[in-house]
Amino acid sequence: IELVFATNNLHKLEEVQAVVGNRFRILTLADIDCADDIPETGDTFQANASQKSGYIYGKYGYNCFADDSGLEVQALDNEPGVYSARYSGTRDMEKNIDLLLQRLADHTDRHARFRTVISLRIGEAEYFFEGTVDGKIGFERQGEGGFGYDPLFTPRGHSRTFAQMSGAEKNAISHRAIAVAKLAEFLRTTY
Ligand code: ITT
Repeated sequence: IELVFATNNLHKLEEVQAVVGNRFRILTLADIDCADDIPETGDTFQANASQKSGYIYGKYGYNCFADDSGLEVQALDNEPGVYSARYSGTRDMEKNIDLLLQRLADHTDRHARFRTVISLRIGEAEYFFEGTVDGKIGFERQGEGGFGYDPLFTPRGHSRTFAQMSGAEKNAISHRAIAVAKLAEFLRTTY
């Protein structure tokens, strides 16, 4: 089976491709000549994932999936959540990370969770797959790998941030890898 991955985030694409291997073929938005800024206006990961996959299915008719994801910080009432990509009002991750560190400055509770919801559309049917990983937010950036909030996030049971891990190490435990593994298993058993 061939699926369009409705994302403009090349880091997501790389991570998902590594998990999927040759289990199914991923087409990118570039492959289908889509340069649209896909709307994303929901207030849950599920609503946004559904909106993104629905946009591509509705406009092009391709079977596809979309990933909506973000960081939920316990002491901040699960902020930034669906606003993770634009927490500071811009997509500048330096600013987003600075704002998060600033808002957490007085908090000793550093618990957080990454969450991914994938929406899969095959014809008119839609399926959801979720992955989460618990961990803690550091007091400063550590590591150069990964993307987004990875330099701040140390998964539970580990002593290094996602940004200090190799892609393979992150992919063995990440929220996205968990959700994608469920998607791949669903495709394997259903199609
Ligand atoms: P698409 O909508 O085009 O897929 P996006 O980057 O806008 O790409 P989201 O709307 O799902 O994606 O926003 C997710 C944001 O949450 C992302 O920009 C990162 O800042 C953060 N994020 C998600 N997954 C992450 C991960 O594995 N590691 C670090 N940060 C992550």
